[in-house]
Amino acid sequence: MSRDVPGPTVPQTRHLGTAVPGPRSRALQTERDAALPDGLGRTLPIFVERMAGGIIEDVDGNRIVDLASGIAVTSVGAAHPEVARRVAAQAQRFTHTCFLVTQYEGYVRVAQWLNSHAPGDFAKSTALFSTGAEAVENAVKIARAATGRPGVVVFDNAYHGRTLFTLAMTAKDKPYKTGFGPLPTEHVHRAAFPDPLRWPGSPAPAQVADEALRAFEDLVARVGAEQIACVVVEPIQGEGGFIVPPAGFLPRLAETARRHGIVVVGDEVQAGLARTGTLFAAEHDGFVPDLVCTAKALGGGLPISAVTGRAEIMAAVSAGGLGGTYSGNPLACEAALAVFEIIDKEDLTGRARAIGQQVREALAPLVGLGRGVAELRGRGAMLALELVRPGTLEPDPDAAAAIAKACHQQGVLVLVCGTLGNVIRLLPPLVIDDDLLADALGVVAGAICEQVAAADRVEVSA
Ligand code: PLZ
Repeated sequence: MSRDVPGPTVPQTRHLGTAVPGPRSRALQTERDAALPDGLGRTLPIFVERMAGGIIEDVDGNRIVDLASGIAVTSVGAAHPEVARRVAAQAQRFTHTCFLVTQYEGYVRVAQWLNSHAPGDFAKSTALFSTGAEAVENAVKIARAATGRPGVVVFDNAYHGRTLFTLAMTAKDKPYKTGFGPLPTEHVHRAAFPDPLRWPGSPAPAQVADEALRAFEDLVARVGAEQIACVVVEPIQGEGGFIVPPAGFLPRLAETARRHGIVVVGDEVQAGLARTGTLFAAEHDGFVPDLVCTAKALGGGLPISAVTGRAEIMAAVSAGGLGGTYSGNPLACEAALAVFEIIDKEDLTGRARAIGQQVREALAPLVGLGRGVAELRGRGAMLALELVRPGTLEPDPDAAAAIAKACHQQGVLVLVCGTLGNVIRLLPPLVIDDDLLADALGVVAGAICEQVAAADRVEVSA
């Protein structure tokens, strides 16, 4: 890979000098447990010293391969020199003004880039926020202002955030909603998402798309189009299990919604900005949302999110109706401008496609219902394996947990997702070296084979 920036500062090799977690991490964990509430989960109880490229170095000196990117955030790496340089330079000029009080150029430049690169050949404008959930909530507010309607249609398996309204939009109850009700669900309507693996009767994908569209139409008829402001959809479902809808579903959904005056919102918080091999995941299928939400990879690790969309819809909000103290923070804007440059200079959409190919070559041979691996799916560098009880489609969260644990113990960080917790997802930084990725995929493949063998042993002894 050609780069005209200095290479990563941490050796790009896996190295374990202690068990994972090691003694220093364990000592910090004890302090963490005493100081923090249990409600804050964690995937791998290590504490990080530094990161670069595809490596996380922990406080015990272990080097762990990063197949998570802080949940699809550090696509350019967690310490890209250009992000670090621009953020440091900005910090010396000023760290904050509140854009609603006094303005700065970086915010406008980020908005201009998103306006010209988001799907859709029409005039757009962009408002910046700090988190993914905030972007989604604001998209709903904008759609309500533009239509004068209250309703929001979301899908099975959807994930849109943890604030009370985005939680109402999110499908999975446990643990996200436990104890937090009542949620503002009154105007939230849930439609079936066309999951080709699990659609009733297992028809061909084209029929799954037809039936899901019919179900959406039925829902609109039942609720009344005049009651629905927007439909919010992830072009590839993220937390829900990296579910890719059948070809044609998204553009037809958009067409149907528009026919009813319903604003189409794409939630690209997880899938957007080069991750899937195109700048926006919507591009794969010619899907053109009216409003698109981005976050995560946008800031290269700094908190920033955006709603970008049709200028006339964005203009429906009255003056002063949008904002937030930190929205579009200047440090985060500089980081986003660096991210845009890096995506282009280092061809990260191309890298995402190459990573996807490498992952498929390494892991596709493991797929088979008989072995309990129902599917390898996703796009670009957003790929996942769905684990089931061998020979059935019954979800197997225990297998996913066992595989993730085996990877973690060997120094490879993978994440579990899926509404039923039975999906292993791979989200490497897009700057990961091929050799390092090959090494990590070897560990993942080994962990899956070990799990298959363990399932066979249980079968034999039963
Ligand atoms: N929309 C599609 O994936 C965040 C959640 C991590 P925030 N997904 C990671 C956790 O367990 O809290 C996400 C997403 C999609 C919205 C969001 C919300 O983004 O930045 O976490 O608010």
